[in-house]
Amino acid sequence: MRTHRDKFEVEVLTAQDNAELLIKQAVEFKPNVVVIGNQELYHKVADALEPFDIKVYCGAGSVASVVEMESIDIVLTAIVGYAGLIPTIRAIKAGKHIALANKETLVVAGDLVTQLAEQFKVFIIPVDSEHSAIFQCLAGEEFNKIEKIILTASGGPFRGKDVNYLKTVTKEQALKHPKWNMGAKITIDSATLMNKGLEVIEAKWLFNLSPEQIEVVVHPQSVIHSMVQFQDGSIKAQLGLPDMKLPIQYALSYPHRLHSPLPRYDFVAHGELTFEKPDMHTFRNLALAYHAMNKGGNTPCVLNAANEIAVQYFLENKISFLGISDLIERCIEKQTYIAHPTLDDYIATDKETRALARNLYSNIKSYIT
Ligand code: MN3
Repeated sequence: MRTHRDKFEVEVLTAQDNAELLIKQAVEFKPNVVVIGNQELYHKVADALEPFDIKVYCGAGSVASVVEMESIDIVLTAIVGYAGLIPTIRAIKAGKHIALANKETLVVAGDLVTQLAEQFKVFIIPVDSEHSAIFQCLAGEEFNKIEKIILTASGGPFRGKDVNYLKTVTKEQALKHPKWNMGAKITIDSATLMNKGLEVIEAKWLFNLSPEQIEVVVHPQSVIHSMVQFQDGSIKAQLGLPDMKLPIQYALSYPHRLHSPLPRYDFVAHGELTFEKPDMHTFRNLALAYHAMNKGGNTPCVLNAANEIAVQYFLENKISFLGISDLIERCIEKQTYIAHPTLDDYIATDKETRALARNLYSNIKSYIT
C-alpha cells in the first residue's frame, strides 16, 4: 500500500489484538472504517482515532459484516485459522473479490467456498506464496490441462531430523523458522509440516485438482515458490527471493504486474537450488493432511480444528511436538464422518472437534504427551 498509494485506497483495516499497529496503520492510511476484534480494546482504538474521522467498530460480528461495504472492491483475508471462514463467505456473497491469505478457509470448507465464488462471480486470488506461484504459472494457460503441481516446502527448522530428535524439541526451537518470519501458529505448522499439508488441500480447491496431482518437494532455499507440470511434460516455475510482499502485491494488482522495489534474485550469487523428498514418516502431519484430503467430507475440517487446538497446547507447553500429530490422529478417528457437509455441519464439526481435542487431552494426557 505504501509503495502504490496512487493505485489503492485502504477502505477498512481490521485486527484482533494488536491495537497499537492498527492505530498506527489507520493514522497512516486513513481508512473509512477500523475494526478491532477484541472488544476490550475498543476504547483504546476509538480514542486514538477520534481526531481522524475514522469509524471504529469491534467484535467478530463487525469483522464479518464490514466486508460487505459497498465501497470495497477486494478483501484481503488474513485472519489466522477457522475464524477466517465466516468473514470470507460474507465477502464472497457481497460480490467482493478475495485475496486469500487465510488457507484454513479452503481447508475447512473448500467445496462450499469455491462453489460460492463461482455463483457470485468473484475471483479467489491466492496470497499464500506457493499458490500465488502456481496461479502466476497458470496465467495464459486457461485451455491447457495440468498434469500435476509441485508445491515446494522449506522443510522448516527440523528438516533432516528423526523422531528421537523431535521427542525433545521445545517451542522456542520450533518458533525459529529458517526462511520466513511469521506468526506463531503458522511457524509451528511449518515446523510440523502441517502448513504444507494445509496448502496441499488449499491447492486442491483453488486449482480443482485430484489428490494424485499434488506433489510436495522440499526445497530449502525457498527460491522456487512452486511449479506446474503440463500434459506435455513442460514445467513452469515462479521464482524470487522469499518475501510475502510480492504475492500480496500480485493478488491486489492481478492481472497486472506493478513495479516493486524488492531485491532481485541473483542466480550467480546464490548458485545452488536443491530438492528432497519430504519425510512423511517422521513429520506425520503431512501424511495426516493427505489422508484427510483423500477422505474428504468434513475430515479436513476435523484435521484443521484438531491442529488449531494441538498447536495452542504445544505453545502452552501442555503437549510435546510429536503429541501434536497424536492428538490430530485421535480426533480424526473419533469424530463422526459427514460425506457432504453443509455450512452448519462445518460449524458444528469445528466446535465438536475442539471439544473432543480438549477431552482427549485431559483423559489421555500420558498417551498424548
Ligand atoms: Mn505458504
